Amino acid sequence: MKRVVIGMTESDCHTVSLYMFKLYLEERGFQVLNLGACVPLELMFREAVNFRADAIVIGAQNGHAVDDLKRLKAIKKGYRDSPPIFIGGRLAVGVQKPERAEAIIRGLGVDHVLNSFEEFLSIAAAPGDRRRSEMAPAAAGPKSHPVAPALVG
Ligand code: B12
Repeated sequence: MKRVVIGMTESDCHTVSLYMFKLYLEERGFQVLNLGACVPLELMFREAVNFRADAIVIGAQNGHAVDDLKRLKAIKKGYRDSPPIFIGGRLAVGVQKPERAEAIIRGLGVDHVLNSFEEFLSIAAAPGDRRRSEMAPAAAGPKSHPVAPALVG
């Protein structure tokens, strides 16, 4: 099964592209939990645990993703097996260079920067990617589960 949690960054109220992404994934057999607009990172991770998500996909439109993701690494550390974090949309505001924002965002702990919906499918289907349905908070103890070979089964 392919389970994905999606949500906009904490400051971002745009919802249309994310809803389109949800429909796109569902048509292709994914189970999607759409948390909608303005989602705090803590909530995104908590819901990913509850939903047993294989991936978290963050949407960005207002150009403030860099600010919104500043605490990502610290929050990720609190989970012993975070699923891969994806981001897509408009990462920077007008005059800023998107490539610069992309590099900063990777440095903040995002694993994949998406340029299209299709790109998510190609990464999700890659054999090297792991399914992480059993992500749990670090406090829960040592890893004890086997890891499936691919995100898309
Ligand atoms: C509708 C809209 C709004 C609505 C949103 C309503 C809603 N419920 O969603 C309202 C009026 C509320 C709004 C508010 C604001 N908006 Co507005 N908004 C738009 C608008 C017109 C359309 C966005 C949209 O939904 N497009 C439809 C989607 C499907 O198309 P798309 O954006 O091209 O997305 C494609 C790709 O980018 C990509 N993609 C996008 N997201 C994702 C996510 C993933 C995971 C992936 C894989 C791909 C992906 O795939 C999509 C499909 O091909 C755009 C301008 C425009 N014409 O695009 C501005 C725009 C996004 N808004 C903008 C801004 C600045 C704001 C405000 C800050 C304005 C203000 N000063 O208050 C606020 C945001 C406040 C906040 N807290 O976030 C700017 C962002 C600037 C930037 N990033 O450089 C834009 C680009 C307008 C502009 N040219 O200045 N907005």
